[in-house]
Amino acid sequence: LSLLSDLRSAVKASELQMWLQPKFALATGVAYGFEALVRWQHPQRGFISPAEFVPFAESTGYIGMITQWMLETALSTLAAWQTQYPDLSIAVNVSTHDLRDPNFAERVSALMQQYGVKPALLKLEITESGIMEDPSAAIALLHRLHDTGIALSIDDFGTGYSSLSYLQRLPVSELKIDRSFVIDIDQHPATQRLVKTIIELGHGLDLSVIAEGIETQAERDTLLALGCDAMQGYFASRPLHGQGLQNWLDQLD
Ligand code: G
Ligand code: G
Ligand code: NA
Ligand code: MN
Repeated sequence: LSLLSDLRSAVKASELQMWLQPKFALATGVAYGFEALVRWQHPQRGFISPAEFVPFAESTGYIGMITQWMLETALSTLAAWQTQYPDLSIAVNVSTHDLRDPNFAERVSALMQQYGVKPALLKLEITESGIMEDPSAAIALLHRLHDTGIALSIDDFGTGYSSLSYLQRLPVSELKIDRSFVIDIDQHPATQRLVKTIIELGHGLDLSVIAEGIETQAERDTLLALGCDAMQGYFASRPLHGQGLQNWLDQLD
């Protein structure tokens, strides 16, 4: 029983799903977009968490296929939203493996043209640790992606030891504060001081700063007071799919 061969056929068999978790402006509560999260509904094993299969897919290279499928699904969703929700963006996670693919930027650009989606509506989230594995290669790739008009975001910020000199050279527009800093932040003054510094660093680089994994009102209030721009997390909304997503979109208008 091999997870690998299962994963290979999962895309073809439509066992993957794209779930969308809304991102909200903190000050106004207005939702402006989503992060796309992959889910695998395995016919025998049931739901397999991405925490389980994403690292595995990454080490075997199969993540490239998943990224491709997520990009196509996100772009076809954005194309379908063009009339009713023309301003909502979708952010797709890019893996370290994708960063090493010499054709990645060209493939993304071709897909965008194929689906006729305004480039700024597609975002890519790249982890800080992924960038730091090969910073000069990542910087070159991020510039090629940025040139196509796609918005770029640094994910899991604060966990990946990026140097400030690299940070300044990355053509990104958003910095995502890792959830590890957000947990019970209202009860930890030292973490508040650290996160305030991260937010000021982000603003100093002209980046929008979003906190991920906000689960409580107290965490949300604290991050707003610290100057954070946006939030994502169970407090505001869990990831959505199918009818749940449609109901959520319906209450927008
Ligand atoms: O959705 P969940 O919290 O269970 O995701 C677990 C992990 O899998 C997280 O680290 C998340 O970033 C990662 N992940 C979820 N969807 C994707 C995806 O489409 N591509 C990649 N590369 N990682 C993903
Ligand atoms: O690695 P990445 O930052 O992409 O991980 C995002 C993951 O975090 C997703 O799998 C998502 O399901 C999960 N997530 C989103 N909001 C929350 C939250 O409020 N609490 C927790 N524990 N996980 C969350
Ligand atoms: Na992410
Ligand atoms: Mn993250």
